Amino acid sequence: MKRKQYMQVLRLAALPLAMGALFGTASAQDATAPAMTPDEKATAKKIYFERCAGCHGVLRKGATGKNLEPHWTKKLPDGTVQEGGTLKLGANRLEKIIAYGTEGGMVNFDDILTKEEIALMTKYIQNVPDVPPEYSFKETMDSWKVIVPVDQRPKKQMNNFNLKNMFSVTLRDTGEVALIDGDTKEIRSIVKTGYAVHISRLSKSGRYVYVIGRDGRLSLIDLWMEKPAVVAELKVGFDARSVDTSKFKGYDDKYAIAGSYWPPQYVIMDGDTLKPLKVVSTRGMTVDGEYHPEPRVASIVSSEIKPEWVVNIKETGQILLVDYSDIKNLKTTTIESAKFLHDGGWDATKRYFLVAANASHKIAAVDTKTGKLAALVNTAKIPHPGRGANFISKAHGPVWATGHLGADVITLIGTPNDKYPQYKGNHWKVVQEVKHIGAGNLFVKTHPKSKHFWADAPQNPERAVAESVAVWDINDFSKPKAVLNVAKDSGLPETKAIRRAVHPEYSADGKEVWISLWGGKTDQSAIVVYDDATLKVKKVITDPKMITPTGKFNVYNTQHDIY
Ligand code: DHE
Repeated sequence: MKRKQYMQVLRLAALPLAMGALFGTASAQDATAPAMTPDEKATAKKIYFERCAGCHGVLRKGATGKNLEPHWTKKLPDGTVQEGGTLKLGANRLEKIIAYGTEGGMVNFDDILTKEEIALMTKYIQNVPDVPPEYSFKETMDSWKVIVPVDQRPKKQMNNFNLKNMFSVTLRDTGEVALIDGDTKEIRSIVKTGYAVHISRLSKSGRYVYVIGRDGRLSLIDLWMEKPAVVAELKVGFDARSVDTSKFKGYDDKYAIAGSYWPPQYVIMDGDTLKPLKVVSTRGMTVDGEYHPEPRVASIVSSEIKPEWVVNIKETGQILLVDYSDIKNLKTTTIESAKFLHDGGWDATKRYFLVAANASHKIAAVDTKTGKLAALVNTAKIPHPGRGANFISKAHGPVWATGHLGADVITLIGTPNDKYPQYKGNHWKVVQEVKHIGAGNLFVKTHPKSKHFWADAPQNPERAVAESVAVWDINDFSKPKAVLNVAKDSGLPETKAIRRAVHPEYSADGKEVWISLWGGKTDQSAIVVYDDATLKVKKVITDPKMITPTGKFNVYNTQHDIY
């Protein structure tokens, strides 16, 4: 069931994408697999990419989901291989799995796909997977668009917004971000971006916002314009999740990097124009010593102590430290950790990066000063930190915290900090597990100026839990937590679909916490703003244009990695 909740996230995430170009080389028809017409195959490929690839991988090698290659999908329950395309026992079994899910974690699709589509998918996954096209440097370059050249951009800030407290808000289902003024709570601009936008990140100066869509479209927004707008665009791949910028001294706003799920590679580009400079493949050996053809790029962060990015490769479990001081002669340190790497954040000293190896139920910590793995910490099931949260615990000293998709706890891990030598014994240990309101957590957050710690639980199957967040006093986690029902606090009428309370994000001064209420596409969504000191609602932002808000990225906090 717990694993199932995680798969549910992937299923929810798998919204239809505009992916015409992705369906490349068709593999030859296998005579022992069910025959399919070209039209059937095209339909099934699209469904697979939109609904299944997030878990099982485009090549069906398996990641969070099981391997779906024909060597086992063609097997009947008695272990024999199905002959000649007659769909009897095997098909029924596959149909049942797709329709109703399994206890092993596969979720049900009977409410999303029609019976005919499910039958089609059973045929499709018994055939050899088609290999999607590659995406070369030339194609990347051909997709590059500069909408406002650098010399035609403002020389100073042309609006009077408090940019530090601006929030870049993902409007997931409309392919847009809303730039919301944190002081007035007004929407200053709604910007068209890639499809099902994933994250926003800031340039070192805080002037540029980089927004990556799941369709691989990277958009560069200039906050200095009178009305902030997109000034450059690049398609970095067909399916992408991560982006960051160069944050080491002397490289301010110079470079950006974006990672793709397909093809498995990352692109380094100029920071202010997005002109591509280099494309690097991530294919290679897993930590178990096996070649993997589809190692997707998960989280990327930028070091402030070296000209380096930390690039986390999901399927191989390898953490790359990519030195950008000489892009032509790129030096990369490859650090073995565990599978499958996903999201993570810095510790308070910004020397260590902590990333979830979610299928191994571990947090990997990299020492970016020595370029070595500092620790692999065993945790409760499926850690999902977002970027995690740093604070000084009265009992345990400096800690970094994560929540879990697969367990109803928050985990505090002791982290090194020279200012607190007395807590040396706690380094890289789980010093405390705190009971959460349920499993299904995605994001946790605190702020150096706050005494509170916030955690959501949007993937919990219970409505009351998914629509709520919990808040603890960081000085004493044994005190009862406050549970805030964000859906009720919004004052909006109840809807049929659960409105998931997701992604707490602080204002720049650490005094407010913004939570998205992620409803159905046609329901009124909202952002509920809480006063962090009193935990009372300050404002509910419900503009009709605000459709399905999810991630919110405060400019100052994102620019300086404050969490
Ligand atoms: Fe995310 C971060 C991948 C589903 C909201 N998500 C990330 C990162 C990765 C990732 C690799 C880290 C980026 C970085 O730091 O460079 N997310 C994936 C998936 O593969 C997954 C599970 C399925 C998919 O097909 O995309 C997935 N993610 C979701 C959602 O459904 C969420 C909840 C809503 C949405 O908008 O899509 C979602 N993911 C987020 C957010 C962050 C994120 C808000 C950034 C957190 C932060 O505070 O930095």
